[in-house]
Amino acid sequence: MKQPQTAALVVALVVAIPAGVGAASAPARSAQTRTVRIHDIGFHSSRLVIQRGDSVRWKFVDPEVSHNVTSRGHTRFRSSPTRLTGSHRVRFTRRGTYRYVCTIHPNMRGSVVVR
Ligand SMILES: [Cu+2]
Repeated sequence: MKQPQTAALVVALVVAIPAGVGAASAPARSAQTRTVRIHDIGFHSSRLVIQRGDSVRWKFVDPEVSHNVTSRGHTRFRSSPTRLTGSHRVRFTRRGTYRYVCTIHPNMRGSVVVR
């Protein structure tokens, strides 16, 4: 008589636990890639807020004007060369505020906040 009861309890737990966990935690979120367009001698948008594991892709689409993405400040990421076309992609794995500039146009500034 004892064994069937134990088996029923095990079955009940196996069924109940996944449902409970799913309800209590946030839904799974897959990593995203956000795009910053470089044109009109600016970064658009100049401030991004992303989650750890996400990537940022800077697209160089300013006709006839070359730019770069150069990391500045305490928290650094891989900078890009100066270029006219193409893109530069960086995956951010650590929290922090990452500031960057275009060294050719010092008024071109941006930041990526990783939460
Ligand atoms: Cu520039």
